[in-house]
Amino acid sequence: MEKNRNFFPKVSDELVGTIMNNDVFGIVSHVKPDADAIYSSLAMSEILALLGKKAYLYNDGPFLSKETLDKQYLFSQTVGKEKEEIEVVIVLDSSTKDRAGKVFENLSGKETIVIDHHSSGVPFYKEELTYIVSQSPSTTLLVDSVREALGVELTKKIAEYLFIGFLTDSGFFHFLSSEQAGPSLEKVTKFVSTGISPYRIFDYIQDGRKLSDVKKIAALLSKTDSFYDGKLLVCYEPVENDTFERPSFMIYPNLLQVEGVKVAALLKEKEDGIEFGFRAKESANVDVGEIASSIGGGGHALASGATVHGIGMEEAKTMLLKLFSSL
Ligand SMILES: [Mn+2]
Repeated sequence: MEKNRNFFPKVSDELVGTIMNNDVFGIVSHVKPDADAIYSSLAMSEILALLGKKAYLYNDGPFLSKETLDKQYLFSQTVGKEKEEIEVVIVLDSSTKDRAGKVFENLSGKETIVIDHHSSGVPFYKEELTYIVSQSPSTTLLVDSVREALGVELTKKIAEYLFIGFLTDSGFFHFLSSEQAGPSLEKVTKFVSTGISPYRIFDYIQDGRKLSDVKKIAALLSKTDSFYDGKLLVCYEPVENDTFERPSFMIYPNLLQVEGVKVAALLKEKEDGIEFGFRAKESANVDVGEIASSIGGGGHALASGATVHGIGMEEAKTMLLKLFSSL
C-alpha cells in the first residue's frame, strides 16, 4: 500500500494554490486528441465547475474517434475574446508545446499548469506548476490525484470521464505493467464505486463499427509481415485507408496474440510521411517509448508512436528493421 501511494506523488502546493486562487481557466490538450486528452479535459472542467470556477475547453482537432467526436461540440478550436478573462491555462496529456497546438500558442503568456504522463517530453513550464508522472497509464488518473488534492468529491460523472481515458490509454487494461496495475486499479475501484458500468462504457467505446471497416482490417492483417523469426510483426495501413476509425484497436491485439511475437508495429502512410506505432509484450523487455523517441516520437514502454516526415513505406520499413535489430 505504501508503495502504491508513492506511485502517484503528491501534487504540489503551488499547483493546488494556483487553481484555488484563480477563477477562470483555459483547458488545452493535444492535437488529434484521443479519449485520454478529451476526457481528462472534461473531468478537469467538471472539477473546476464544482469549485465554482469557470473553464473554457480548447482543442485544435481533428476529432476522429466516436467517443471524442461525441464531445467535440464542447471544445473550441479558436481562441476568442474570452482570452482576456482567462487567468490560468491547464495543459493536459501533451509532452511538448507543439502537441498542444495553435490554441495553446494563442493562449501563451498566461500562467500555465501542465498535467501529463508522457516520458519523453520536455517540461515547458514552471516545474512547481507541473504534475508529470510518466509511470501513470493515463492522464485521467493524474487528474484524479489533482481532484483529491483540491478536495473535490468524486462524482459519477467525473468517475466516468476518468475511467474512459484510463480504459483507452491502457488498451482496456492490456498495456498495464505489473508496477502500474495495483495503484491504477485502486483508483479504478473508486471510480466503479460511484456506480458507473464498465460493461456499458466498454460497449460505448467499441461498438458501432461498420462491417466494411472490420473487413478492411482483416485485409490489412492478411498482409502482415514477420521479421526476426516472428518477434517483430508489421502491419501496413495505406494512405487511402486513413478515413476509417482507429484500426489499431483491432490490429494490435490480434498481432500481440501471435506465438513468439515481442513487438507489433503499425506503419501508417500519411500524405507527407509515415506514422509509426509500436506495442510491446511486457515479457519482451523492450522499451518502445525509448525507441519511438529516438526517431522524434514518444510514448510509454509498452505503447508508443512517432511520425517521420518525407519518407515512404520502403524507407520506413528499413528504419523499422534497424530500430528493432536487437530483438
Ligand atoms: Mn494519454
